[in-house]
Amino acid sequence: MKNIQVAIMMGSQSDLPIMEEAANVLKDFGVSYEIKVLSAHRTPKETSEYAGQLQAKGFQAVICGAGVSAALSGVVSAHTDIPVIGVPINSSPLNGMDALLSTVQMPSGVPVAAMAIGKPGAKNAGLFALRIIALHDKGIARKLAQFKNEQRRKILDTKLTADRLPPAE
Ligand code: RP5
Repeated sequence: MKNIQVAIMMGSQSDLPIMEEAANVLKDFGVSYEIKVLSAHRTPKETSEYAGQLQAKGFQAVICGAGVSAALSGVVSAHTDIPVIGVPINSSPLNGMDALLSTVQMPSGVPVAAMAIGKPGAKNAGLFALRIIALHDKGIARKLAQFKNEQRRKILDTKLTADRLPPAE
């Protein structure tokens, strides 16, 4: 049986509407993933156990989404040597600024690739994982190049017609 390629972890089920963006990108590219709800603060033992097994299970990257004082990606990075991609979730009264700082301000020696807050960050986390996989998978590399070109075409093909513009002063 082939290994699952990417693990998607999140601190709470309430993070799912954001983290689905990462899962959707992986699904579109045909990359297998496993979703796990585990919290650095609420389930510390289970989180470290799961993180400690990621490398042996053959995962190539792990995406961690968490909000508030977001310790998940840092704790996972402390327990694994595979690339950890952190997504700060905007689930707090501070709109994710707290999670952003917790995710990005890792101490020297414990790396986390921190993405943007919320859905754009979750989508980019999926794409970042794909870039890691593309280093040794030519099929994924080709699909990523195609994706980039489609994105480029969408911008270049944008035609703004007069009826879409605000009325002139
Ligand atoms: C964090 O606390 C989770 O990642 C979530 O973003 C936030 C709120 O969790 P719930 O109270 O909705 O479970 O640990």
